[in-house]
Amino acid sequence: MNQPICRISGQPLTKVLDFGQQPLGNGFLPPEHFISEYFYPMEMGFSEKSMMLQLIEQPAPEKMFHEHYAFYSSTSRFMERHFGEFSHQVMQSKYLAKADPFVVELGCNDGIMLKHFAQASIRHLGIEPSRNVAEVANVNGVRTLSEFFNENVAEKIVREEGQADAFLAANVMCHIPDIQGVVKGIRTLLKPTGVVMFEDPYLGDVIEKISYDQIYDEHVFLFSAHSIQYLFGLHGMVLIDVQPQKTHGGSMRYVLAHADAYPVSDAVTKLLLKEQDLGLHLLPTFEAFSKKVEQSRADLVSLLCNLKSQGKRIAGYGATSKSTTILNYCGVGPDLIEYISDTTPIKQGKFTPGMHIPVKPYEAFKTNPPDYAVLFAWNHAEEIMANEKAFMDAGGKWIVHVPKVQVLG
Ligand code: DWN
Repeated sequence: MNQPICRISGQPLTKVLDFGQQPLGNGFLPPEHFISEYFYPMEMGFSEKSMMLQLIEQPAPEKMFHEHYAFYSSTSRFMERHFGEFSHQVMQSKYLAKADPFVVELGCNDGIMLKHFAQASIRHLGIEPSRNVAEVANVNGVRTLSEFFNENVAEKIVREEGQADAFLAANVMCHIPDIQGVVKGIRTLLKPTGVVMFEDPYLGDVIEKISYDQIYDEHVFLFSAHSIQYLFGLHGMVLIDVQPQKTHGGSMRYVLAHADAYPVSDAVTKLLLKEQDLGLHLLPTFEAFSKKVEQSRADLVSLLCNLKSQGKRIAGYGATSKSTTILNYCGVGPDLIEYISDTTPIKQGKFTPGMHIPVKPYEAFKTNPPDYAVLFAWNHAEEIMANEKAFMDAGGKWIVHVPKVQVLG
């Protein structure tokens, strides 16, 4: 195989993590599609030049994001509140022009964030390649284009609508292999005083919590302040602020602007120092992480097998994309996990990618609760635990793997 190359620096990538053959993270499927299911080698590489952890090979975007895309953002009340707060922070910031501000969001999904701008009558535009979720956004009153964003799309928007005050994205930028094209588009689209604000799962949290399930086909990159500063620096843009977020088990919101537009906050300097302490810019950190991931797999498999041998019933809670990595990497199938309950109608009645565990509606969990539930949606633990008091009161227990494999409740 040819030497893999870093998508950012063009330098050779060093392979640091290998999860074997994996299916699509959100590729929930009916039995008639098992025979033709798609798999690819899921390996991560690292470049000390760009400091970017990235998939060596990623499935084609059309395989992952299409009219049957199985994830809708508005499935959690916590996320609803989070995006309400994010949009109000932008609206109240110094970055929006007083007269006729224009806000663009990349990957606006079902409009969970932009609907707040629509309700405040702020000129906005969503760009969402998955047609089914883009349609939901339009129905929600969020003006949405179903396209993949790049420099050409940016030029078209500028011609037709002018430059933007704010370019937003949440859990999107880390999905885009041609991120250089996106950053070029952003530079074209933004006013000289405009800002980019985006958030994604944070590499520092993944390393500290051993949350390796943040790695799957859609997440081509796991960002740090170091890698974001390097990437945008290549295009004359500067990281001016960072704001840690609780979402998705630990995310970072990055704020960037054209060079010299705004001062750099102390938070950026502090985070860069913390990342150096953690070694997020160095190869040996990922070699050590790889060993911890292997240990986490051994611990989970042994716990599930022990419980099963005691005759316990085990189900999963939340058919997340993240669970696809865990199940396939650990080789856990329906012999260990009876079913996974999920509130998303498009996943229900299908089977999990690769390991083919049935996905059932939430009612299955409510009416026929297991002895143990693997909390695959661990990033929503607060909300779920608050809702599932009855399960715990009846003796039900949770299995989590983050920050270590353990039984709770
Ligand atoms: O980046 C991405 C993030 C934002 O969302 C995407 N690439 C895909 C997706 O990842 P995920 O599937 O790991 O996200 P979640 O938010 O952890 O998925 C939660 C799943 O759990 C959904 O399918 C809904 C379900 N759920 C449930 O059944 N009961 C969620 C909650 C809160 C619940 O109470």
